[in-house]
Amino acid sequence: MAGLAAAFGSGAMSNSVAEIERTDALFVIGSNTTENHPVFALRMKKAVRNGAKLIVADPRKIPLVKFAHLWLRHKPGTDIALINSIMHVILEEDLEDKDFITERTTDFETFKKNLKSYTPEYGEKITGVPREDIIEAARIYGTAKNAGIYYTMGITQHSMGTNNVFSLANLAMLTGNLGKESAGVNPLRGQNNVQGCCDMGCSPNVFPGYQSVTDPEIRMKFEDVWGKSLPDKIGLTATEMIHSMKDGSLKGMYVMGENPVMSDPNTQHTLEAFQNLDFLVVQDIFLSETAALADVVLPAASFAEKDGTFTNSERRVQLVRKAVSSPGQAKNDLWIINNLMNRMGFNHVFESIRALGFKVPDETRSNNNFITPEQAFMEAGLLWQGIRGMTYQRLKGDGLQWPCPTQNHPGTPYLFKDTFPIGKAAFRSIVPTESNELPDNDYPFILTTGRILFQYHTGTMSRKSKALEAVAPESFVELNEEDAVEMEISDAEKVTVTSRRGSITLKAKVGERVGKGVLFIPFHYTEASANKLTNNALDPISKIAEAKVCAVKLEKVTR
Ligand SMILES: Nc1nc2c(c(=O)[nH]1)N[C@H]1C(S)=C(S)[C@@H](COP(=O)(O)OP(=O)(O)OC[C@H]3O[C@@H](n4cnc5c(=O)[nH]c(N)nc54)[C@H](O)[C@@H]3O)O[C@H]1N2
Ligand SMILES: Nc1nc2c(c(=O)[nH]1)N[C@H]1C(S)=C(S)[C@@H](COP(=O)(O)OP(=O)(O)OC[C@H]3O[C@@H](n4cnc5c(=O)[nH]c(N)nc54)[C@H](O)[C@@H]3O)O[C@H]1N2
Ligand SMILES: [Mo]
Repeated sequence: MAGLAAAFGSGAMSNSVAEIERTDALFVIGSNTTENHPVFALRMKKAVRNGAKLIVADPRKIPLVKFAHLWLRHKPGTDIALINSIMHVILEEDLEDKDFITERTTDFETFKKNLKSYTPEYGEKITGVPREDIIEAARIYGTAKNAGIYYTMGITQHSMGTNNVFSLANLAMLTGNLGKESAGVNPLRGQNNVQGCCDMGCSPNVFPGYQSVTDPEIRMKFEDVWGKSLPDKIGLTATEMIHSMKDGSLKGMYVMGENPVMSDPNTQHTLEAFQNLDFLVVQDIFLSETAALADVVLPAASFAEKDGTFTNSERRVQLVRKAVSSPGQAKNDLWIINNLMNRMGFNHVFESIRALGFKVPDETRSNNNFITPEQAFMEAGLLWQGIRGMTYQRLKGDGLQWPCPTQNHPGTPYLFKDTFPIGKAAFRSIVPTESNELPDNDYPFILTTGRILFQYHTGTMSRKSKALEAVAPESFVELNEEDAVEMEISDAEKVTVTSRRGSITLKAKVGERVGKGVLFIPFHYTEASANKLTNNALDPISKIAEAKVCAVKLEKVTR
C-alpha cells in the first residue's frame, strides 16, 4: 500500500476539531456540515469570523454556503475532475509546496504529467463549475498558510469514492497541508463511536488497531491472547455480504446495531438477500425493519444505559458511564456477547488478561467469567499500542487522542507531523470515471440521497421523538424551480420518483437547493424509503455503495 490515503486506513481525521478555528482556508467538500456535524460547523463559522476563507463544493446549496467565500456547485459524481482541475491551476500558478513535495512525497513527476490535460476549461465542461471559480478555488486554497480539507459522504458514497479521497490527499500533499496544525485531510466521522468500531477491528481486513489479518506475525499475536486459531483471509464487507446472501453462499447472519433493510441501497435486492438466509439474529434497542425479519431478537441497552468508551472523529477516546437503567429485558451489548462466549465455552480471553499481569477484580472471576468494559479496553491496549498508554483513570475528563503508546504519553492531536507511517507518501495519478448509472431519456434526473438535521438514518431512534417528528414528520424530494415550472409541479405537491429498482411517492420541495436535473431525497422515512431507488453498485476498493448518484424519473401523481 503506497499512497497517502492508505495511511488514512483508519479513516480518522488527521487533525483535531479545535484546530479548525485557526485555519486560514477551509475546503468543505461533500459535507453538509451544518446539518450533519453541527459542532464542527460552529468551529468553521468561527474560523470564518476569524478571517478564514471558506470554499464549499457541493451540488446542493447547503446552509454552510451562506458563510462561504466561494461555492462550487458541481454535478454529483464529478469530484475528481473538479479537484484535478484545481490542482492543475495550482501548478500552473506555481502555488505548490516544493519542499514538501521533495522531502515527503514520491511519484510527483508522473502525477504532474497526468494533470496537464485537466485545464479549468475541461473542469467546467465536466463539472458545470465556471472556470473562473475553479481558478479562484485554487488560489484561495493554494495561497493559504494553513488549509484544511473536510469531507464526508458526498465524497465517499460513489463507485469512485476511494479515488475521490485519493484526489483530496493529492491536493493536500501538493500544497504541503499535511502534518501541520490547522490543516490536513479530515473525514468527519458519522455515527458516535463509528471511529471506535473501526479502531476495534470492525472491518473484514484488520484486527483491532488496523493490524492486518493476512500478516502471520500479527495473527499469531492475536491467537496467543485469544486462544483460538484465526482465519488468515480477509472477510466480506457489509455490502458484499448482501450479495453473498443473495447468491446463497452466506447462510447465517448476526446483525448488531444496524438496520440494513432500510439503510442499504436497493431495498428489493436487500430483502431478497435477507429472505435467503437460514438463520438471522438481530441485536438492537428497537424492533427495527431488520429485527422484524429475525429468527431471534436480542434486546440491547442504549448508550445511556451502559459503561464503556466512545471514540470520536478526532481519535479521542472518552468514557461513557451508565446514567439510567435499561427497560424490560434489555441487556448491554457486552453482557450479551459475554453470555454467548460463555455458552460457547470460550473463556480464554479472561484467562489471558489475568495471565498477562492485569489485575482482574475477584468478583468478576466468580461472575461466570464476565469481562468488564474496562478489562476489554485493557486487553485491546495489550494488542494495540495505539491506545496502550490509556487507562480508565487517565481517560477521566477530556479523554485522550490516539496514538498514545505509553502511560506518560500525552496523546496525539494531529497525525503525520514528521513522517507518514508509510515513509514518503506517493502521489496518485487519478483519472475521472463516470458514476455507475447516469441519466438517460427514460430516467432523466440524477438522484442524490442523504440526511436532514432533524432525523437520524433509518429513523428507528429519531422518529420515536415527538419533538423531532413535529418538525420533520415526512419525506420530500428537493427539486429545482426550473424543472418544477417545466413539469408543472408546485411546491408541496405529491410526486412519484421511480428508478430501475423501485418507486416511492412523496412531497415535492421546490426551490434552488438542488440544481437543474438533480433531485435530493433524505433516507430517513420508511414510508417513502429512498433506498428503494438507490443503486447498489460498489466502489471496487472500499466496497461502499453508490448512494449519492443514480438515475430516476419524476412524475406528477395522477388520480
Ligand atoms: N442530523 C443528522 N446528522 C447526522 C446523521 C443523520 O442521519 N442525521 N448521520 C451521521 C452519519 S453516520 C454520517 S456518515 C454523516 C454524513 O454527513 P454528510 O456526508 O454531510 O451527509 P449527507 O447528507 O449524506 O451528504 C453530504 C453532502 O454531500 C452532497 N453531495 C451529494 N453528491 C455529491 C457529490 O457527488 N460530490 C460532492 N462533493 N458532494 C455531494 C450532498 O448535497 C450533501 O450536502 O452525518 C452524521 N450526522
Ligand atoms: N440512500 C442512502 N443510504 C445510506 C446513506 C446515505 O447517505 N444514503 N448513508 C449510509 C451511512 S453513512 C450510514 S452510517 C448508514 C446508517 O445505517 P444504519 O446503521 O443501518 O442506520 P441506523 O438507523 O443508525 O441503525 C442503527 C440501529 O442500531 C440500533 N442501536 C442504537 N444504539 C444501539 C446499541 O447501543 N446497541 C445495539 N445493539 N443497537 C443499537 C438502532 O436502534 C438502529 O436500529 O446508512 C447508510 N445508508
Ligand atoms: Mo455514516
